[in-house]
This record gives sequence, structure tokens and C-alpha cells, in this order.
Amino acid sequence: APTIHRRDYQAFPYLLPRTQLFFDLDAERTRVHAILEFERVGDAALPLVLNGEQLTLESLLLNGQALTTNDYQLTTETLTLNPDSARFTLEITAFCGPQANTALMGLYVSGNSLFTQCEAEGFRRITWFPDRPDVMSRYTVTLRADKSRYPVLLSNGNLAGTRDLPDGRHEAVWEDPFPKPSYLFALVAGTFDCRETTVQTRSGRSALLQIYSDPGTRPKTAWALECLKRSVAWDETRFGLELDLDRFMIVAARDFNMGAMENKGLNVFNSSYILADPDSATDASYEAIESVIGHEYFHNWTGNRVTCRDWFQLSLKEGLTVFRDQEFSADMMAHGLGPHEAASARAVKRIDDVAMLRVAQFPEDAGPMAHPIRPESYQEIGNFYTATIYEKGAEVIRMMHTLLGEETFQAGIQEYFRRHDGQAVTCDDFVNAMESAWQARQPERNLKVFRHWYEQAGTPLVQVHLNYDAAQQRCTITLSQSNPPVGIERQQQGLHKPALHIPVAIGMLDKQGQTLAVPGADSTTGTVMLELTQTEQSWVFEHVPTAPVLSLLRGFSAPVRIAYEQADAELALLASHDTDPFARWEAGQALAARQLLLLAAQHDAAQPAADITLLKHTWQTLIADASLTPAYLARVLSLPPEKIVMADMLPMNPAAVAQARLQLRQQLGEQLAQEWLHIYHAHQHADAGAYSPDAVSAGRRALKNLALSYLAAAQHPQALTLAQTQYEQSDNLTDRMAGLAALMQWKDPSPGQAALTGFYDSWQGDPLIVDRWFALQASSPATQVQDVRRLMQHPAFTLRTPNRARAVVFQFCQNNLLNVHNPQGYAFWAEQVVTLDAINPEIAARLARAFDNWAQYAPDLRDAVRQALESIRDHAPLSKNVAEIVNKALQ
Ligand code: DPP
Ligand code: ZN
Repeated sequence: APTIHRRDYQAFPYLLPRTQLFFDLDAERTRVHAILEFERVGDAALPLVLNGEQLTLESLLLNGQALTTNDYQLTTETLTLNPDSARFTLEITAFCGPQANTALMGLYVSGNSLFTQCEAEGFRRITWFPDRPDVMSRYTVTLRADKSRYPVLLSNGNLAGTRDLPDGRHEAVWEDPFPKPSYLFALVAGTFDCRETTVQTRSGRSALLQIYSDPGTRPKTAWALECLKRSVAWDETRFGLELDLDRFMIVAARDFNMGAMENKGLNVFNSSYILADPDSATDASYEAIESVIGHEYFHNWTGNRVTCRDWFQLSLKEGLTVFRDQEFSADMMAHGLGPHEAASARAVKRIDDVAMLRVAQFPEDAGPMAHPIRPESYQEIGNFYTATIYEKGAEVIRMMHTLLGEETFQAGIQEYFRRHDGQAVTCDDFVNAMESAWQARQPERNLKVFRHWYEQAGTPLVQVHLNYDAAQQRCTITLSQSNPPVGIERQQQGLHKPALHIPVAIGMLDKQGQTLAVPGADSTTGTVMLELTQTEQSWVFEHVPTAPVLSLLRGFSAPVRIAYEQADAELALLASHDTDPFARWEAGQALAARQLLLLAAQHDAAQPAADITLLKHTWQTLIADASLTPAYLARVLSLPPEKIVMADMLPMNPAAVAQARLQLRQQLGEQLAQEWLHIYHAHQHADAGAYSPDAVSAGRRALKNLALSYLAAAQHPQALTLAQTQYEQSDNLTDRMAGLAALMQWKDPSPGQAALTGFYDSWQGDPLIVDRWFALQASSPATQVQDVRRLMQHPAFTLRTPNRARAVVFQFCQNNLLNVHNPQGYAFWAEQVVTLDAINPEIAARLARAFDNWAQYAPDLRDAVRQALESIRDHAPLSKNVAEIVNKALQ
């Protein structure tokens, strides 16, 4: 497939002010009649090239005249005409086949309903069109369908009218007042429950908010609607952005490639991010629903009102919108709490976001798919909805927020909309608006060096050097940065990666753990912000009475790695005393990670269990610290994920790290058994009354269930009863799943097996719960390749529903590190990638990335992955999506 380069961008030579679409909806064969009014931009008549795939052309009219095959060129991907007038109307009638559309891009069937997904390039499967984000048009959409089968007919904007048609059909006409790119088009047709409410926006307009979901699921949409109301209110108060529509609809779909989609006024969601009640959603899902509903709602301004000029600018909307949803969640979690608890709640959110970044984005940035947050090239844009674009993109926005401060940042946002409302723009345009708001207040500041974040891939390494001169009481801190070429950058001759603008927040503690008052530091936190903008810089601090213990990268002030030699004892001190909750957590994790690496290294040598005294004592100190909230303590006492630990292991042996983690969990379970029991009982009843998903109750459950998992790991005599009782008696899915997971840890498999069987019998009618049932087994250390193959024989298994494929195949390949990293595991993976590719290339390409960082594996594993990758590569035909991933992995 051809490579598309950012530098080759050219504006589309025509405008398309008006688009009228008429759909005769039918699952087998849908007829789409499009009336497109084009206007030439320049003087010269350039060819009009429209995108279109998997469509059957019925007729083509130019200004009412039927065209013959001599008048246009049709390929499998384009339709080209040579219009000779400056304004003309093109009428296209074509057919598409929703039922056969297993890729779930364009118009497709899920359950008994019809849905669309157009981002990034799905609209071209609906009709021929300039399917690119910089062509914005005003749409009028007429939907016609069988009334009994498709009683609800939805599209973007406002409902202009409905009427009944002959033969039991009906029609709905929708008008979207806002010009939009094709990727934001949506239609939905089917039978749905609806939950709705009316809200007043800040300026006093009233807006209808609606959640549509499968028949019978209305009881599970109360939380989603509540989250939508909160999102509307939050965007007004925090960002000054008001809902611009009379109605805002969300529809839940069981079959959906991604999490959700921000189509203007008609969001379509994976049902897993909508449906929730205490029996079918865990605390984590309640939180994720809030976050994703916020995310898609916030796109209404950052993405829809101002959109991307081209797909290289994807992070313009995604990085910014992830930053906004992270802030939204943090504000919701802190809401109504006192200052200390609120700060802790924010820190917990930050910890979770950073852990996710390290698990998903850091490895990506070190592997064959590494790309800057604004990529320079791609073959298939569907492959670039990545952790880098989203999560690292959000970190880059967050750094701007850190540098500018909330008030100036918000002024920059206002400036961005003042300049670009209604336009399709670039990342540079955003940075320019921010910079001008900054300079309006601080003329000497700029984002010149900062801009390089948009150009470079790779996770920068910041090396820290401390020099303390006791006689002078002077402390000198030297920071240096490096970011060697990664991924595709390695092939660029003479590539120069200039220094980045990196805000590094630090603090200093004395040997007793007291904050050292540092000149220039924030008076309450003792934090100093060092702005590293060169390859190496030093800062001198006078009047430092004693050699400091450094607390580095507080709050994770930049998406970098820190290299600094710190003794275990220093980490333990920071873990016990640091006033910055993020850095405190970090120190404890670093200590645990060292232990895991030691254990993993001993794995083959059959050496005696490592000494964990320091870790144990540190954890005891933390457990005894009454100032720590349960949610925070749950993060502090969790062992770091394997994928984070592995980043410091070369060559990587994933199974050894997974084994080490199980072993350390068992040791900590045994040695801290009294503490775990105490914690368990203290938080056994997280909420006094009925289940509530609020962050405080969720934190108590998280801590309690962590204690249970340690006790189960240790096979503690009381754990079996506790797990059994909790599994049977709890009134919510979080506790029920934790009970089940603890039972599954039992050495004797029978209690776990019995519970699994019972669980399925009880909840088999709810697909989202069944997904969890599959996922729990697929990721279990007891599940080998042959077991996952057996799971796939279950009558409820199908590869066609992405959620189900993710629950089984992805869980095993991505998260069962103990059992997938062997030749049989890799062969299974390759086989599933190829099978899935024939069904759904976008999903297959995600699976194809499971072992992205295979080049860093131990030699025998590396050979086995290479073989598996080659077997995928040699399979024909491969989608563009999978081909790009596999070819890059093998380069
Ligand atoms: N644009 C969607 C989102 O991130 C994903 N395709 O919200
Ligand atoms: Zn998004």
C-alpha cells in the first residue's frame, strides 16, 4: 500500500456547501441517493476525485444529465470526473450491503439495528464523496425504512419531519445546522429504549439529552444520562463551552470497533461504555463510562466545532480531548471532598492515567510503530488511533497547561475558538493560539522549543545528576536529555532530534523525610519546576542545609523516563514521606519493581526467594499511615504491571516477570497476612447502604479486594471462606468478580470451577457480563493455549463481535504473559490475526500489535515471534491495516 506523507497535503480543489442524502435502508441492500453541490475553489478546472469503496453504482447525474461510463473513471477506491463548470450538482445513486459489512466501517448491522461508523474513512463505504476532514458540508438526511423493523430513525442535527410511507415504511428527515466533515456523519435505525431529560444550558437554552439502547436495557442507562448531564455542566464551568445543539443523542451498539464515536449530535457508543447497573458493571466500568461520555461530549467543541485539517493532525482533537476528559474525571472524583481527600483523589486519577501511559504508550514509543503525536506518514490511518496520539498527546497538552497555568491555558482555548471556530485546522494552529495567550500575559515566554514534541517519536530520557557541597550548603542539580531515534526514525539519514522543552517538577527531602525548604519552591508543596529546554542544564540551590533526597518528576510533570541512581533506602524514604502523592507512589513502585526484576532474573536459577524485608517494612509504614485514603493505598500496595517492569529488562522475558509477580504477591500475602485481614475487615462494607459507584466507595472496595487477592495468593486458610462468601453474597459486580477471581487463584481448581459455572448460568443473558466471564478465564495464569482454544469452542464465542474477540483472544494474547510467550502461543496469535483479518481488519491490526516490542525479547522468543510474524506476512490477501503493522514489525 502507498505511504501517505504529511508534507504532501493539498487542499481539496472544490467546496461542498450542501449535501443531501436519501437512504432506503435495508439490511441486505441499502440504496443511497446523494445530491452534492460542488463549487470550484480556484480558476482552473481540476479533476474531481471522490472516494468510494465496496459500493455498487446505479446512476450518476451531473446537473441533471445522466453520465455514461465515458464521462468518468471508476476504480475500486475512487470515482473521477472532469467537470467543466465552476458550480455543479452531482447526483449519485449507489448500493451498499450492511449485513455483509463485518468490518463495522460504514453502514453495518448490529443486533437487529443499523449503525454507521465513519471515522476515519468509513463514509466512502456509504457513497462516493470527498471523504477527508477538511471538506465540510451542511447535511440534510432523509431516512426511509420499514416502520416495524426500524421504528427509530436517527441522524445528526434536528428532526425536520417524519411521515408514513406506503408498504409499512416510514421516513424521517434530519437537518444538521453545522457544517461537518464526513467522518462525523451518523445514522442509526432500529428498535430502541430511550431515556431522556431536558437541561438548561448556561445561556438559558433548553436541550434534549437522550440515551438509546437495546430494548429491555433502559434500567441500565441512568448512569450514562447522569454522566452526560455532568459533562454538559462541566464543559460550561471549567472551559466556558456551551452545548450548541437542541438535542444531543447517544446510541449504544453491541458491535463496535472502538470505545465510542463523537458524531455531531449523535454519538454512537460501544454498549460497554453505556450500560451499567450494580450487577453488570464494576466500579472501573462506572468510571470508564463517565470518562468516555465526557470524552465524546467534549469533542463537540474540540473536534467537531474545530476539526482536523488532515489525519496527521488527529492528536489536535484526541490529545486535547483526552486531557479534557482526564480533568473532568479528576474534578468529578474530587467533587464534594475536603482538601486532603480531594488532592488524594486527583493523585489517584493521575496515577491510573500514568500507569496506562506506561503500559500502552511507552512500549509503543520504543517499538516499530513509534510515531510522533503528529505522525509524518502512514499507510492506513486506522492504525494510528494509538496510545501515542491519545495519551501522549494528552500529556503534551498537560505540559502546556502546566507551563501556562489554568487561567492562561483557558485564555488560549478561548483564543483557539475565536480564531478557528468552524474550521479544519492543524496542531500548529492550536499551539499558536496557546502561545499568543501566554505572550499576552508574559511577553518573554514562547513555545518555540516546546513545538518539537509534535515532531519526535520516542520517550525522552532525562538524566539527573546531584552535586551537594556541604561546606557551601549548595546543591547543584544537572539535568540532561536524550531521545535516540526509534521505529521509522531509524531509517532517516542525518536525523537531528533537537532538545525538548521539558517541565521537571522536583522536591527535596532530608534524611528524616522532612521537606527541605528550597529557594524558589512552592511554599506549601516544596515543589520547584525546572524547565529543561537544552540538552543539558544545571540549577544551583543555595542554603540547602543537608544533602537532599530528590523527589523527581512530581505529578509526572512530563512524559519522560528519569535516570537517577537512588539507593533502595532512599526509595523507601520517599515512599514513606514524600508530600507529593504521585512521587510517593512512584517510589514505592520503583522499589517493588526492583524486587520483581531480581526475582525474574533468579527465575531460571532456582535460587532461594529474595529478601523482601525493606519492601515489607515500607508497606507496613504505608498501611499504618492513617492519612492515606483507601483508593490511594490500593494503588500504593499494588505491584507494578508486568509491562512496566519489563521496560527495565533487557532482554525481556515476559513470562519470567509474570511468574515473579505471582511469587512476590504470594510472599507479600504471607508476610503481611495480618495486615491484609485487618484491611479486609475494615473495608468489608464499603458503603453502608446500597451500592454506590462514587470514587470513595470504589476506593474502599479496591483496597479490600486487593487485600483479598493477596490472601488468596498466599492460600491463607481464611481466604477461601472470605472469597466464597463475598462471591455469593455481594450486591455488586466489583465484589462478585473479585470473589470469583480469588477463588480462581486457589491451588485446588474446584472452587473456582464451580463458581465459574455458576456465574455463567446466572448471567448468560447479559453479553457484557459474559465478556467478563470469558476475559477472566483467558487472562488467568491457569489458562494455556489449549484452554483458550477450548474457550473459543464455547457456543457463546464469536470472533465477529469485537467485544467478544477482545474478551478472549486479546485477553490471552495481550494479558496472559505467563502462557502466551512460547511458540504455541505465538502460533495461536498469528492464526487469530489472519482469521480476524478476513472479518475485521481494524480489529485484526490491533491484535497484530500484541508483541510490538518483540525485538527486545530473549533470543529464543524472538525467533518464535519472527516466525509467527512471517507466517502472517506470507498469508494472502492481507488487509492494508495488518500489512502495515506486520511489515513494520519485520523491518
Ligand atoms: N474519535 C473517537 C474518539 O476517540 C474514536 N474514534 O472519541
Ligand atoms: Zn476522541
